[in-house]
Amino acid sequence: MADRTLFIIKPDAVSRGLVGRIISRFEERGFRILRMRMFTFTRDQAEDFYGVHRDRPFFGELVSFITSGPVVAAEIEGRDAVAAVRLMVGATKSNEAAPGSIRGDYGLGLSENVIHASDSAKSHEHESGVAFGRP
Ligand code: 3AN
Repeated sequence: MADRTLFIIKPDAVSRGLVGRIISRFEERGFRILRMRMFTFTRDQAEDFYGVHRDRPFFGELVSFITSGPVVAAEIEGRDAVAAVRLMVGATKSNEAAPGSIRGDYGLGLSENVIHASDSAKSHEHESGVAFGRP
């Protein structure tokens, strides 16, 4: 089924000049870019974006990392988008991510894991609202 998801190219990947390469992977895989935006998260936006992790011990680290520089958010459409994009992204910990996955090929650490992708239709809706603004 064609559906939509959102990914965020994180500050580590933007500063390393990986934006074009990462976007190309999704285009080559047949996903269509619906909208895209480069911006820097404010602390409030980051806390809202990562709201489900509010009680986790790494929440502070997560928020300070994602606000540390510009990110690129993209909403894309294609077959089984949520699941297929999570597979392309790879495991959370870069050192455990399979070669061939984005984190497996480019990830340097746990915070510095290059990219975020929505894990459900519900998080896609919430995260797009934060990244692109709610109508
Ligand atoms: P994923 O991004 O693979 O869905 P989540 O949703 O479990 O992973 O975690 C969100 C983000 O929080 C991860 N991308 C990672 O950057 C960060 N993170 C997860 N676990 C830890 C941890 N133990 N310490 C620091 N940061 C973490």
